[in-house]
Amino acid sequence: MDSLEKKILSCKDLKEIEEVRIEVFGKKGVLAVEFAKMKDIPNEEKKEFAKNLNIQKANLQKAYEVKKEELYLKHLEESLKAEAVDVSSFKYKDEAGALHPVYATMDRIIDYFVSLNFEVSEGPLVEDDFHNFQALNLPEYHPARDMQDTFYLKSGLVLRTHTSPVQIRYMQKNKPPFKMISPGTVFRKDMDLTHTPMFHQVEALVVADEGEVSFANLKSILVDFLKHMFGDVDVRFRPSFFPFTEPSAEVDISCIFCKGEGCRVCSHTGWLEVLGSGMVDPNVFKAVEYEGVSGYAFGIGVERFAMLIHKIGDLRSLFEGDIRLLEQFR
Ligand code: 2U9
Repeated sequence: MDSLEKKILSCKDLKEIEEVRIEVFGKKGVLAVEFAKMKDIPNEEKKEFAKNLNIQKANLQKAYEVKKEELYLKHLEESLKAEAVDVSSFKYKDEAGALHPVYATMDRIIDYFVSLNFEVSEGPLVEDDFHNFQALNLPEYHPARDMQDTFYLKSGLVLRTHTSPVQIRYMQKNKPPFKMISPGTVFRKDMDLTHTPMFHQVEALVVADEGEVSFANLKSILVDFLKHMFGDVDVRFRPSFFPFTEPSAEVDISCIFCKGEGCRVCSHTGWLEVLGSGMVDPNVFKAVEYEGVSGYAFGIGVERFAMLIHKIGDLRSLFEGDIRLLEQFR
Protein backbone atom coordinates (compact mmCIF):
# COMPACT_ATOMS: atom_id res chain seq x y z
CA MET A 1 0.00 0.00 0.00
CA ASP A 2 2.92 2.32 0.69
CA SER A 3 4.15 1.78 -2.82
CA LEU A 4 0.66 2.65 -4.14
CA GLU A 5 0.77 5.95 -2.32
CA LYS A 6 4.23 6.63 -3.80
CA LYS A 7 2.88 5.73 -7.23
CA ILE A 8 0.02 8.23 -6.85
CA LEU A 9 2.31 10.99 -5.62
CA SER A 10 4.79 10.47 -8.44
CA CYS A 11 2.22 10.92 -11.25
CA LYS A 12 3.33 13.53 -13.77
CA ASP A 13 0.08 14.49 -15.48
CA LEU A 14 -3.71 14.04 -15.46
CA LYS A 15 -3.59 11.11 -17.87
CA GLU A 16 -1.18 9.20 -15.66
CA ILE A 17 -3.16 9.82 -12.45
CA GLU A 18 -6.34 8.67 -14.17
CA GLU A 19 -4.63 5.36 -15.04
CA VAL A 20 -3.46 4.96 -11.44
CA ARG A 21 -6.96 5.80 -10.15
CA ILE A 22 -8.42 2.91 -12.17
CA GLU A 23 -5.58 0.62 -11.02
CA VAL A 24 -6.17 1.43 -7.32
CA PHE A 25 -9.84 2.41 -6.93
CA GLY A 26 -11.41 0.78 -10.01
CA LYS A 27 -13.95 -2.06 -9.95
CA LYS A 28 -11.14 -4.60 -10.46
CA GLY A 29 -8.54 -2.42 -8.75
CA VAL A 30 -6.09 -3.25 -5.91
CA LEU A 31 -8.53 -2.14 -3.19
CA ALA A 32 -11.42 -4.15 -4.63
CA VAL A 33 -9.18 -7.23 -4.69
CA GLU A 34 -8.10 -6.63 -1.05
CA PHE A 35 -11.72 -6.15 0.14
CA ALA A 36 -12.71 -9.37 -1.69
CA LYS A 37 -10.27 -11.26 0.55
CA MET A 38 -12.60 -10.54 3.50
CA LYS A 39 -14.73 -13.54 2.71
CA ASP A 40 -11.76 -15.95 3.29
CA ILE A 41 -10.72 -14.39 6.59
CA PRO A 42 -11.78 -15.95 9.93
CA ASN A 43 -14.68 -14.07 11.55
CA GLU A 44 -12.73 -12.91 14.63
CA GLU A 45 -10.08 -11.22 12.39
CA LYS A 46 -12.57 -9.66 9.96
CA LYS A 47 -13.15 -6.50 12.02
CA GLU A 48 -9.45 -5.70 12.39
CA PHE A 49 -8.82 -6.51 8.72
CA ALA A 50 -11.61 -4.21 7.52
CA LYS A 51 -10.51 -1.42 9.85
CA ASN A 52 -6.92 -1.53 8.52
CA LEU A 53 -8.06 -1.67 4.95
CA ASN A 54 -10.41 1.30 5.39
CA ILE A 55 -7.60 3.37 6.93
CA GLN A 56 -5.33 2.51 4.00
CA LYS A 57 -8.14 3.29 1.55
CA ALA A 58 -8.72 6.71 3.18
CA ASN A 59 -4.97 7.49 3.04
CA LEU A 60 -4.81 6.56 -0.63
CA GLN A 61 -7.90 8.68 -1.39
CA LYS A 62 -6.40 11.67 0.38
CA ALA A 63 -3.13 11.27 -1.55
CA TYR A 64 -5.13 10.93 -4.80
CA GLU A 65 -7.17 14.10 -4.18
CA VAL A 66 -4.13 16.20 -3.25
CA LYS A 67 -2.13 15.01 -6.27
CA LYS A 68 -5.10 15.34 -8.65
CA GLU A 69 -5.68 18.97 -7.56
CA GLU A 70 -1.97 19.74 -7.99
CA LEU A 71 -1.87 18.22 -11.50
CA TYR A 72 -5.11 19.95 -12.49
CA LEU A 73 -3.74 23.37 -11.50
CA LYS A 74 -0.51 22.60 -13.37
CA HIS A 75 -2.53 21.62 -16.46
CA LEU A 76 -4.63 24.81 -16.18
CA GLU A 77 -1.59 27.02 -15.92
CA GLU A 78 0.08 25.34 -18.90
CA SER A 79 -2.99 25.59 -21.13
CA LEU A 80 -3.59 29.23 -20.18
CA LYS A 81 0.02 29.96 -21.09
CA ALA A 82 -0.32 28.10 -24.39
CA GLU A 83 -3.58 29.85 -25.33
CA ALA A 84 -2.55 33.33 -24.17
CA VAL A 85 -3.15 36.12 -26.66
CA ASP A 86 -0.12 38.27 -27.15
CA VAL A 87 -1.80 41.68 -27.15
CA SER A 88 1.49 43.36 -28.00
CA SER A 89 1.44 41.61 -31.38
CA PHE A 90 -1.88 43.32 -32.41
CA LYS A 91 -1.40 45.27 -35.59
CA TYR A 92 -3.43 48.48 -35.45
CA LYS A 93 -5.52 48.91 -38.58
CA ASP A 94 -5.69 52.53 -39.55
CA GLU A 95 -9.30 52.31 -40.75
CA ALA A 96 -11.99 54.62 -39.44
CA GLY A 97 -15.58 53.44 -39.16
CA ALA A 98 -18.48 55.52 -40.39
CA LEU A 99 -22.12 56.27 -39.78
CA HIS A 100 -24.62 53.95 -41.43
CA PRO A 101 -26.01 55.70 -44.54
CA VAL A 102 -29.51 55.75 -43.03
CA TYR A 103 -28.24 57.51 -39.89
CA ALA A 104 -26.03 59.86 -41.92
CA THR A 105 -29.11 60.84 -43.94
CA MET A 106 -31.22 61.20 -40.80
CA ASP A 107 -28.54 63.47 -39.29
CA ARG A 108 -28.55 65.69 -42.39
CA ILE A 109 -32.34 66.04 -42.13
CA ILE A 110 -32.21 66.75 -38.38
CA ASP A 111 -29.39 69.30 -38.80
CA TYR A 112 -31.46 71.21 -41.36
CA PHE A 113 -34.48 71.60 -39.10
CA VAL A 114 -32.39 72.26 -35.98
CA SER A 115 -30.80 75.15 -37.93
CA LEU A 116 -34.37 76.53 -38.30
CA ASN A 117 -34.87 76.28 -34.51
CA PHE A 118 -37.06 73.15 -34.51
CA GLU A 119 -36.89 71.25 -31.23
CA VAL A 120 -35.98 67.53 -31.45
CA SER A 121 -38.26 65.18 -29.49
CA GLU A 122 -38.21 61.41 -29.04
CA GLY A 123 -40.60 58.85 -27.57
CA PRO A 124 -41.13 55.14 -26.85
CA LEU A 125 -40.91 52.50 -29.61
CA VAL A 126 -43.71 50.49 -28.01
CA GLU A 127 -46.86 52.58 -27.95
CA ASP A 128 -50.42 52.38 -26.72
CA ASP A 129 -53.40 52.47 -29.06
CA PHE A 130 -54.34 56.02 -28.08
CA HIS A 131 -51.02 57.66 -28.97
CA ASN A 132 -50.31 55.58 -32.11
CA PHE A 133 -53.85 55.64 -33.56
CA GLN A 134 -56.84 57.15 -31.75
CA ALA A 135 -55.37 60.59 -31.10
CA LEU A 136 -54.27 60.72 -34.75
CA ASN A 137 -57.84 60.47 -36.03
CA LEU A 138 -57.59 56.70 -36.48
CA PRO A 139 -60.45 55.35 -34.33
CA GLU A 140 -60.65 51.68 -33.40
CA TYR A 141 -61.93 49.51 -36.29
CA HIS A 142 -61.53 52.42 -38.76
CA PRO A 143 -60.47 51.10 -42.20
CA ALA A 144 -57.77 53.81 -42.46
CA ARG A 145 -55.79 51.71 -39.95
CA ASP A 146 -55.26 49.20 -42.77
CA MET A 147 -52.83 51.67 -44.41
CA GLN A 148 -50.28 50.67 -41.76
CA ASP A 149 -49.60 46.93 -41.33
CA THR A 150 -49.13 46.88 -37.59
CA PHE A 151 -47.18 44.64 -35.20
CA TYR A 152 -49.60 44.15 -32.29
CA LEU A 153 -48.31 42.86 -28.96
CA LYS A 154 -50.46 40.44 -26.95
CA SER A 155 -50.96 43.16 -24.33
CA GLY A 156 -52.72 45.37 -26.91
CA LEU A 157 -49.71 47.68 -27.21
CA VAL A 158 -48.15 48.13 -30.66
CA LEU A 159 -44.70 48.69 -32.15
CA ARG A 160 -45.17 52.29 -33.27
CA THR A 161 -46.03 52.46 -36.98
CA HIS A 162 -44.89 56.08 -37.29
CA THR A 163 -43.21 58.68 -35.08
CA SER A 164 -46.48 60.69 -34.90
CA PRO A 165 -47.26 59.47 -31.32
CA VAL A 166 -44.21 61.50 -30.27
CA GLN A 167 -46.02 64.64 -31.48
CA ILE A 168 -49.12 63.65 -29.47
CA ARG A 169 -46.99 63.24 -26.33
CA TYR A 170 -45.22 66.52 -27.09
CA MET A 171 -48.55 68.39 -27.42
CA GLN A 172 -49.82 66.87 -24.16
CA LYS A 173 -46.79 68.38 -22.40
CA ASN A 174 -46.29 71.70 -24.27
CA LYS A 175 -48.33 74.72 -25.29
CA PRO A 176 -48.23 76.26 -28.76
CA PRO A 177 -46.61 78.01 -30.53
CA PHE A 178 -43.85 75.50 -31.27
CA LYS A 179 -41.93 73.82 -34.09
CA MET A 180 -40.63 70.33 -33.50
CA ILE A 181 -39.35 67.22 -35.27
CA SER A 182 -39.49 63.60 -34.16
CA PRO A 183 -36.79 61.41 -35.72
CA GLY A 184 -36.75 57.69 -35.00
CA THR A 185 -37.31 54.03 -35.74
CA VAL A 186 -40.74 52.73 -36.74
CA PHE A 187 -42.15 49.28 -37.54
CA ARG A 188 -44.55 47.91 -40.15
CA LYS A 189 -45.15 44.36 -41.28
CA ASP A 190 -43.79 44.89 -44.80
CA MET A 191 -40.88 43.46 -46.79
CA ASP A 192 -39.99 44.08 -50.44
CA LEU A 193 -37.57 46.13 -52.61
CA THR A 194 -38.59 49.39 -50.94
CA HIS A 195 -39.92 48.24 -47.54
CA THR A 196 -38.39 46.64 -44.44
CA PRO A 197 -40.26 45.82 -41.19
CA MET A 198 -38.05 48.34 -39.38
CA PHE A 199 -37.38 51.74 -40.90
CA HIS A 200 -36.87 55.38 -39.96
CA GLN A 201 -38.89 58.55 -40.15
CA VAL A 202 -38.41 62.19 -39.40
CA GLU A 203 -41.74 63.93 -38.90
CA ALA A 204 -42.26 67.63 -38.33
CA LEU A 205 -45.06 69.51 -36.59
CA VAL A 206 -45.57 73.27 -36.41
CA VAL A 207 -48.46 74.66 -34.35
CA ALA A 208 -49.44 78.25 -33.57
CA ASP A 209 -52.53 80.41 -33.00
CA GLU A 210 -55.24 79.98 -35.60
CA GLY A 211 -54.29 81.74 -38.84
CA GLU A 212 -50.62 82.03 -37.88
CA VAL A 213 -49.52 78.97 -39.91
CA SER A 214 -50.73 78.21 -43.40
CA PHE A 215 -50.33 75.78 -46.26
CA ALA A 216 -48.16 78.46 -47.92
CA ASN A 217 -45.69 78.19 -44.97
CA LEU A 218 -45.68 74.40 -45.35
CA LYS A 219 -45.00 74.73 -49.06
CA SER A 220 -42.13 77.16 -48.70
CA ILE A 221 -40.31 75.26 -45.94
CA LEU A 222 -40.55 72.00 -47.92
CA VAL A 223 -39.33 73.55 -51.18
CA ASP A 224 -36.28 75.00 -49.37
CA PHE A 225 -35.64 71.72 -47.53
CA LEU A 226 -35.86 69.57 -50.67
CA LYS A 227 -33.47 71.87 -52.57
CA HIS A 228 -31.08 71.61 -49.62
CA MET A 229 -31.21 67.79 -49.75
CA PHE A 230 -31.37 67.16 -53.52
CA GLY A 231 -29.94 70.27 -55.19
CA ASP A 232 -31.75 72.33 -57.80
CA VAL A 233 -34.96 70.31 -58.18
CA ASP A 234 -38.52 71.29 -59.09
CA VAL A 235 -41.11 70.50 -56.41
CA ARG A 236 -44.80 69.72 -56.88
CA PHE A 237 -47.66 69.05 -54.47
CA ARG A 238 -50.38 66.50 -55.31
CA PRO A 239 -53.64 66.24 -53.34
CA SER A 240 -53.71 63.09 -51.19
CA PHE A 241 -55.23 61.61 -48.06
CA PHE A 242 -53.78 61.01 -44.59
CA PRO A 243 -56.03 60.46 -41.59
CA PHE A 244 -54.18 63.05 -39.48
CA THR A 245 -53.98 65.90 -42.01
CA GLU A 246 -56.67 67.80 -43.97
CA PRO A 247 -56.02 68.93 -46.61
CA SER A 248 -53.14 66.55 -47.38
CA ALA A 249 -50.54 66.54 -50.11
CA GLU A 250 -47.91 64.19 -51.41
CA VAL A 251 -44.75 65.97 -52.47
CA ASP A 252 -42.68 65.10 -55.55
CA ILE A 253 -39.32 66.33 -56.80
CA SER A 254 -38.23 66.34 -60.44
CA CYS A 255 -36.30 63.12 -61.06
CA ILE A 256 -32.68 63.57 -59.95
CA PHE A 257 -31.50 60.80 -62.29
CA CYS A 258 -32.96 62.02 -65.61
CA LYS A 259 -33.59 65.67 -64.69
CA GLY A 260 -37.30 65.17 -65.37
CA GLU A 261 -36.83 63.62 -68.83
CA GLY A 262 -38.30 60.25 -67.77
CA CYS A 263 -36.34 57.11 -66.82
CA ARG A 264 -36.77 53.71 -65.16
CA VAL A 265 -36.37 55.08 -61.60
CA CYS A 266 -39.19 57.63 -62.00
CA SER A 267 -41.32 55.18 -64.03
CA HIS A 268 -40.98 57.59 -66.97
CA THR A 269 -43.01 60.27 -65.18
CA GLY A 270 -40.10 62.67 -64.59
CA TRP A 271 -41.14 62.89 -60.89
CA LEU A 272 -40.13 61.13 -57.67
CA GLU A 273 -42.46 60.99 -54.67
CA VAL A 274 -40.45 61.97 -51.58
CA LEU A 275 -42.76 62.81 -48.67
CA GLY A 276 -46.27 63.39 -47.34
CA SER A 277 -47.67 66.51 -45.72
CA GLY A 278 -50.74 68.51 -44.79
CA MET A 279 -52.54 70.80 -42.38
CA VAL A 280 -53.17 69.07 -39.04
CA ASP A 281 -56.70 67.65 -38.88
CA PRO A 282 -58.89 69.42 -36.25
CA ASN A 283 -59.71 66.01 -34.71
CA VAL A 284 -56.03 65.63 -33.75
CA PHE A 285 -56.12 68.94 -31.87
CA LYS A 286 -59.36 67.84 -30.15
CA ALA A 287 -57.62 64.67 -28.89
CA VAL A 288 -54.96 66.77 -27.10
CA GLU A 289 -57.46 69.44 -26.00
CA TYR A 290 -55.97 72.25 -28.09
CA GLU A 291 -58.35 75.07 -29.12
CA GLY A 292 -57.97 78.00 -31.49
CA VAL A 293 -54.80 76.72 -33.15
CA SER A 294 -53.71 75.63 -36.60
CA GLY A 295 -50.68 73.68 -37.74
CA TYR A 296 -48.93 71.83 -40.48
CA ALA A 297 -47.12 68.50 -40.43
CA PHE A 298 -45.07 66.38 -42.75
CA GLY A 299 -43.42 62.99 -42.72
CA ILE A 300 -40.17 61.88 -44.28
CA GLY A 301 -39.15 58.26 -44.91
CA VAL A 302 -35.40 58.38 -44.21
CA GLU A 303 -34.59 55.21 -46.19
CA ARG A 304 -36.33 56.62 -49.26
CA PHE A 305 -34.05 59.68 -49.04
CA ALA A 306 -30.93 57.56 -48.46
CA MET A 307 -31.81 55.33 -51.44
CA LEU A 308 -32.25 58.30 -53.76
CA ILE A 309 -29.13 60.11 -52.53
CA HIS A 310 -26.92 57.01 -52.80
CA LYS A 311 -28.68 55.32 -55.77
CA ILE A 312 -29.51 52.19 -53.77
CA GLY A 313 -31.87 49.84 -55.61
CA ASP A 314 -32.84 47.36 -52.89
CA LEU A 315 -33.66 48.79 -49.46
CA ARG A 316 -33.14 45.41 -47.76
CA SER A 317 -29.41 45.56 -48.66
CA LEU A 318 -29.01 48.41 -46.13
CA PHE A 319 -29.87 46.13 -43.23
CA GLU A 320 -28.02 42.92 -44.14
CA GLY A 321 -24.78 44.06 -42.46
CA ASP A 322 -22.75 43.20 -45.58
CA ILE A 323 -19.42 44.93 -45.05
CA ARG A 324 -18.88 45.29 -48.82
CA LEU A 325 -21.94 47.54 -49.02
CA LEU A 326 -21.21 49.44 -45.82
CA GLU A 327 -17.54 50.08 -46.73
CA GLN A 328 -18.70 52.23 -49.64
CA PHE A 329 -20.01 54.82 -47.18
CA ARG A 330 -16.73 55.38 -45.32
C1 2U9 B 1 -49.47 64.77 -35.95
C2 2U9 B 1 -50.23 65.32 -36.97
C3 2U9 B 1 -49.90 65.06 -38.26
C4 2U9 B 1 -47.34 63.48 -40.27
C5 2U9 B 1 -47.43 63.13 -41.71
C6 2U9 B 1 -47.12 62.05 -43.60
C7 2U9 B 1 -48.05 62.98 -44.01
C8 2U9 B 1 -46.56 61.03 -44.50
C9 2U9 B 1 -45.04 59.21 -44.75
C10 2U9 B 1 -43.69 59.57 -45.22
C11 2U9 B 1 -42.99 58.36 -45.66
C12 2U9 B 1 -44.87 57.97 -43.95
O1 2U9 B 1 -42.60 56.75 -43.77
S1 2U9 B 1 -43.58 57.10 -44.71
O2 2U9 B 1 -44.13 56.09 -45.51
N1 2U9 B 1 -45.64 60.24 -43.95
O3 2U9 B 1 -46.91 60.91 -45.64
N2 2U9 B 1 -46.80 62.14 -42.29
S2 2U9 B 1 -48.44 63.95 -42.73
O4 2U9 B 1 -48.54 64.05 -39.87
C13 2U9 B 1 -48.82 64.26 -38.58
C14 2U9 B 1 -48.06 63.73 -37.57
C15 2U9 B 1 -48.39 63.98 -36.25
C16 2U9 B 1 -49.80 65.03 -34.52
